[in-house]
Amino acid sequence: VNVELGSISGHKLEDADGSLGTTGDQTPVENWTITLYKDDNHDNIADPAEQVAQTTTDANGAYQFTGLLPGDYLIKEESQSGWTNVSPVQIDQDN
Ligand SMILES: [Ca+2]
Ligand SMILES: [Ca+2]
Repeated sequence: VNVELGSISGHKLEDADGSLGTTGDQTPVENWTITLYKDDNHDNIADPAEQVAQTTTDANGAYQFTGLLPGDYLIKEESQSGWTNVSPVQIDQDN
């Protein structure tokens, strides 16, 4: 019996004016920590015990997690002082 392994990827961007309505002012952010959780108890909360991987964004702001079993995953970015989020810090993604 086999199961196909999946992947989750995305980009971390800085928005110059803090408004998502204007997208021409977004630039990649490098070296930002992104953490992947497998939400096994399906409560949409990234419980520490559910952490499965961690990475940092590359020069293009890109991150990718591979070799993932099917499941309900949460992707969470770290918070850094001096920055605030204008889109959710946590994304829910079925894989
Ligand atoms: Ca903008
Ligand atoms: Ca959970």
